[in-house]
Amino acid sequence: MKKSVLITLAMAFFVSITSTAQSNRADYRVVPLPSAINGIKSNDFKLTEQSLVNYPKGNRDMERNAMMLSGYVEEMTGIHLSTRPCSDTKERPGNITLMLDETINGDEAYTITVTAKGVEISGKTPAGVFQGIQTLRKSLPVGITSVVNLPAAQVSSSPRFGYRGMHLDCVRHFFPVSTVKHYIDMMALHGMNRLHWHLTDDQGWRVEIKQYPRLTEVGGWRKGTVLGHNSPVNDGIRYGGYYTQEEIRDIVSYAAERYIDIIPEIDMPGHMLGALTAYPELGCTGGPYEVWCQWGVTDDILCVGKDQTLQFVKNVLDEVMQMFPSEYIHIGGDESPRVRWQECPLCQQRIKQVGIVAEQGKSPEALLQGWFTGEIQKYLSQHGKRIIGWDELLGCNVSTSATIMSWTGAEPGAKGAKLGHDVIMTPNTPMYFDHYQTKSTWNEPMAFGGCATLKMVYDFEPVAADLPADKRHHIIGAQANLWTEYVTCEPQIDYQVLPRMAALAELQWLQPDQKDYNDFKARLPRLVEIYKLYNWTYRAKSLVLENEDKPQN
Ligand code: TNX
Repeated sequence: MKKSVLITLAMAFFVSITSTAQSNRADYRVVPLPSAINGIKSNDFKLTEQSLVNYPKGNRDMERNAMMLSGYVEEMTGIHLSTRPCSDTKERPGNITLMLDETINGDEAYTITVTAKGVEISGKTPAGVFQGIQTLRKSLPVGITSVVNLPAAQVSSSPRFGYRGMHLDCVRHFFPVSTVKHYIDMMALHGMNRLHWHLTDDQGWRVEIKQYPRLTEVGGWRKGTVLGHNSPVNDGIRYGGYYTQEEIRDIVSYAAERYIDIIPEIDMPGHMLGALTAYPELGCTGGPYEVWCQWGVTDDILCVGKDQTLQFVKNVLDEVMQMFPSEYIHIGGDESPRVRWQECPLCQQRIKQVGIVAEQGKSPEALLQGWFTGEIQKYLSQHGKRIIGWDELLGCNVSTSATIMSWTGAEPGAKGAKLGHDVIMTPNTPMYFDHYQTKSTWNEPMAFGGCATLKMVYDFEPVAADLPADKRHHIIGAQANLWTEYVTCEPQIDYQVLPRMAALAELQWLQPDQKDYNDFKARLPRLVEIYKLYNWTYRAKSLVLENEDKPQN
């Protein structure tokens, strides 16, 4: 009896010293896992309130990086670090130094060198340094308030893909500026660099366009929202909202400070009921139209037989380009039924006028969508912009300078790459984060349908095995999409994306042979400590349950 009490006490003591010994030590095995972590013969670096964050004097981006790092360290550990501009890159004992290093290969690559003397975070660009900062931040233990020991090591990484995206639909449900910024914060933590922002659709127009005020005054509001899963039954409560240009600029610069480009999506010629309700003359029938109170695909799309429609789109894009410096503009192109065009004399006239002849498997109306997309593409390219469109565009003979988003599956992506298009892989299974995270859905918040477990996301390989070697570079990245038909508020956004975003981050950063699901699962709880620190909602069951892709009782 006495002996067992002693053993218990000894064990308790052992657990307490090992846990304190571990808990003030940084661990570089974060998510996404850096590609190399090599120990250096040296004592630990001791991070204390006395440590400064140095940055190259006069470099505004690096100054902001230094302030961000200081803010993160304080949030993680309570340790406050001052920042200091330096006019040379001499080693400064006791400090963290942010540096630019031309010899580093890759714009977003970074190296973190830790010795007893200090910490250096270097990148070829400030964006690379920022990625190093994220890794250092995630390696810190949460909740330490005095000293953190950083083991001596060289940690470096370079992302596998240049395009590492997340998408957010702010139409089906509208989210405040603070929520969009929060989404950007989550992306930064996970090392992502592109936010695809879905701003217009049948259920609302959410971006202020000064030349067309009715887009938001009328097109931004619907009379009700579907009750339960999709049906014509709605709650009868007026719903809507939009972002002013000032708010958009604020969000764009918030993202840019975190090295995230925002790619706006103005979906055309389908998913346009918001605009058609405001300006019915842009449709084939002339309306009247109503901002949709249900989900799905409507036959009412833009009439491209009218010159006025093309002018409208160009005018809208003029303002969009002024708000979004991104090189890409997403022009949608998905789910555009062409039944109205078949009946519309103006669209039929356009088909003749531009000399469209049907091809095998491609109707004149499909090629009319290709012509329309080409006109918009030409216009945008005159302004130095490139287009992204959904994979339906592959059926419309669009030019290979259009980047394709493969969503109906992975096959269109491979097909697009073979044709010479750049491709972003976002196949609905498993890259649709509006889908359930388990097959056992009875105890889950309502979601769109489908199933994408954490493991399915982790295991997704964007580059098809049989894609020829000379086409593989066309797969420029991967993205997950959050459509919000059933996502109504910020905690629900978080629940849908966390922790699946962590699995996505790892496949965006790591080479396939570096991926290891069990190892990822072992590293995940430390990332989740950070979610908890910020009070982010996440699906805790994904951390403990396995085989959720198998139906359960
Ligand atoms: C398909 S993805 C859509 C969206 C829906 C989504 C729901 C795409 C190009 N179109 O309009 O919101 O499915 O998962």
